[in-house]
Amino acid sequence: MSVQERAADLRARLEEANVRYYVLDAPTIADAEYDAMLRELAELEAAHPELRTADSPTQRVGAAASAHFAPYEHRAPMLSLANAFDESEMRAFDERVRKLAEAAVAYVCELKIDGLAVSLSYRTGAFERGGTRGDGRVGEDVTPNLRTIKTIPLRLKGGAAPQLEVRGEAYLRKSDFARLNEEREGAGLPAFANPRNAASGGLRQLDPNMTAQRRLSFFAYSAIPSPATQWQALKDLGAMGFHVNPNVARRETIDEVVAYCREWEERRDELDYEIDGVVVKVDDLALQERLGTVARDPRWAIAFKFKPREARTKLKEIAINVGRTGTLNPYAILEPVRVGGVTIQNATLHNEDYIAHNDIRVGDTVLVTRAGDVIPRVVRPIVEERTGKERAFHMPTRCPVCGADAFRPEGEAMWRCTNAACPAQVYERVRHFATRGAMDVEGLGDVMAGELTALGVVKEISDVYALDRTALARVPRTGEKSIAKLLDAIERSKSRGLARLLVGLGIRFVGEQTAQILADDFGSIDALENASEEELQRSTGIGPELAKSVALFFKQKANRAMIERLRKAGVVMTAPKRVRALEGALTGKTFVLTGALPNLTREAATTMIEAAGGRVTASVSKKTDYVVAGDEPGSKLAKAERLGVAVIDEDGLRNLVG
Ligand code: 1X8
Repeated sequence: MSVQERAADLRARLEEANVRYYVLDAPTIADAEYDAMLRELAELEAAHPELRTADSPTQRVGAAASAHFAPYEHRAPMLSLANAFDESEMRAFDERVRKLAEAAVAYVCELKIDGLAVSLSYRTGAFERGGTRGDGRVGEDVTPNLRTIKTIPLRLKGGAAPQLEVRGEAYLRKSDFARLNEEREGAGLPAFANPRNAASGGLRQLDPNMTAQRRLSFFAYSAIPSPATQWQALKDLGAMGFHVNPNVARRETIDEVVAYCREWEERRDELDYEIDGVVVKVDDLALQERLGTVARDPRWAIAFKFKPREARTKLKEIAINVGRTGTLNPYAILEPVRVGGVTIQNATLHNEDYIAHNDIRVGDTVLVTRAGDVIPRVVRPIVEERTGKERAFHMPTRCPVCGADAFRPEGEAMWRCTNAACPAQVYERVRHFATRGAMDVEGLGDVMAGELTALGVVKEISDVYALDRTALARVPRTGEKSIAKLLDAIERSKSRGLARLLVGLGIRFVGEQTAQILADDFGSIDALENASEEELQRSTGIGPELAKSVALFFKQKANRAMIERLRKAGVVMTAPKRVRALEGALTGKTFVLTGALPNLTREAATTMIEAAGGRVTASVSKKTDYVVAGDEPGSKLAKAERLGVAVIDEDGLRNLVG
């Protein structure tokens, strides 16, 4: 390959990576690899200036802003940073700075947060608008989304400047990231690869409610106009009410700066957020101005990049782990390899599409990364190392733990096991069965469910009704009194009725409303067991995916056997037929409930609507007349807004009923 061809090749690959990273939010190459390519291209261009093009990736910070948001023009360009990959490059930076300064120089060291840079505009102390970095000159105006970030003050403390620009990093805590991915797994959504992607996607939601659910955080690190030193700027930002990273330090020699970088490279896992380096800035603003900026990088600051936590190894096999909610999670079994000081032998492959899109095959040599305490991940295959013996992978259509049918609901990323008694799901299922909206077994909470399933006393839901004094006495720290109470609660739960039982069975997509509709329309579990998908779909508000899920549930032999055991135990499996009012204030009107209403349970709200002649359905469509929204409404509210369906609150409902 000629130098010219190599430069063109690098440019194309970097552009592609830029688009994937900034626009699609789905990076396909590791950061270190990107840096290496960018560096090689910059070196080629430096050696052969005739190769440089105006649109080369070396000439800009990121891809252009996507079309969804209004442009946000930065008052002053948002600069990027030159990187130093080792100690000698840090010392070279210091020498360049001191040569120009002709004196000793003090530096401010700040952790480099792995999030996304944003700029905030304040007018007389009030937050006005803010945007992402974009290409450094123009970003995306994401003001409503930024308002949902609790660590961004909407009003500044202290004397208010007429105009202030504050810059910093929006990021997601590791703990919030873990919780977010758990929730997504539960909802059948693909997990995010890392906190930065989740933060970046979160900030660019069209619905600010979705941003709020991501629980983003923000560290401020610069102010325009700035006081005379960076150190003072950080102090001022703290006093105004911003979160400033507590680990910032002012250092007077390059030796101390290098020691700071080393220390945090060692300690990065102690933090609840990801960092990928240290930003070192000349403290004195006047000196910063004298040093100036070359191309896109300021000469007064540098990013010390930590060693990449990635390695190449062989992918020996792809195996499936079944999650607590029944998801089939594919993962790679690797030739053991050390990554960032830890030996790894497994790495996640996320889901079927991730494997297909990245063309990952069994037997491939692959690139794996480990970031913080996030699970190691296979990034991509090293295609050049293929021998032809590699095999494409296909998801199993049966659960590898229990052998029941697995299925992948439309629009979802994960395959799921359909067996309620699948051992991989027992704890979650038992816990859910006993919750308030389901069978409401007081005393059978998270802890008790955990103990009983861990002891093996409860292997599936129906075992709850086989519990006796002897079995419960095996649970540590459980006295006579609580045993008697629990047995009583279990007994009482038998008569909750069909709707609550359907909720308790944990059938995919069947929540309280759907369960109520199914119970009303079919009346007994026998009728449901025998209903076809078509018959299920005829029921109000039951879509094809839901019908499929219900039918598949009742088709499983294991589920039918479990239902029989519940029946023998005396669990009520019928619903009292509801008598619907024929005429009323709400006759002919269709309602959907979402979120928690302040003074009404779902059941009470449903009864109230039906008593007035209205109907309650499970999902929002153009035919829906009203969505009744309470606290923490879900996607139904967003859908209602998109379709232009009227949204009312509890008071609004009471007014309609009269
Ligand atoms: C990027 C970042 C900076 C800081 C922290 N985290 C980052 N990701 C900081 O200065 N504390 S500065 C920066 C940039 O200028 N590109």
